Amino acid sequence: MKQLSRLAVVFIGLAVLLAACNKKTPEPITVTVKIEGDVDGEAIEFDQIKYTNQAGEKYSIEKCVFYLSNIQLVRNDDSVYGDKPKAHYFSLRDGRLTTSLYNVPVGDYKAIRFIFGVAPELNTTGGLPNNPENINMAWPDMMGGGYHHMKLEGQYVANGDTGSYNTHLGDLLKDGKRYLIYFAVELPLSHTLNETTRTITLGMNINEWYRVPHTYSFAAFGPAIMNNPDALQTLRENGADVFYVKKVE
Ligand SMILES: [Cu+2]
Repeated sequence: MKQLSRLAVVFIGLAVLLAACNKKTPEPITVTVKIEGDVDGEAIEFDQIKYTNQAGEKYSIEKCVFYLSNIQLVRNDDSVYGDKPKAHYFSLRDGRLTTSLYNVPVGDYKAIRFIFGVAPELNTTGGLPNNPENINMAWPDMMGGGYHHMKLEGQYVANGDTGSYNTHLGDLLKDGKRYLIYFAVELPLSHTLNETTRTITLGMNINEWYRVPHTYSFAAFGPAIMNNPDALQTLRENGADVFYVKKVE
């Protein structure tokens, strides 16, 4: 009898152990980060002078290429998922709308963080892989080298005149002074990421580049702003609220 009950204890113990093993932590997932551009909620239609900025100038969008670096996900317990330093390339016109984050733990997340532009540790000439997309984003060596954070281009109409605008952002070296134009963004999430919910879509409202805290005028700053710290810093400050979380699915 005593022997039998001892056997029972062993069996129960084995069963508990097996159950515990079956409840193993889920495999990490690949999370997709997707960008959707808009102008105050309206989807971008390229080459149409149909948008109006805060300064009252009509404008079109012909190109929108940019980097987001060092994307991180913050869990509810404050632990942070992050890859090694990496600049993720996006081109809204050419359908380069997504990037992947690998080996993300399943769990509850409360924020997504990234650097808008090329992170400083990568932003030197040759700091990114030598492929055509990065080469096209090169920032002139005489202006500090490295890469553009963004090229946003189009036409505008102001006071009856038509012109081109080139919202080219980069870290500028001018007269021995370095102007850092990249900036950090953190956006709230309240989602469980798992095998079925793993695409984070960020909206990018182009009009936010041109308002709050500063009303930006294409006509006033002119078509060439890369060597103009005042224009670059104005856009940097306006950029804080360009991105928002659109959906997680
Ligand atoms: Cu440029």
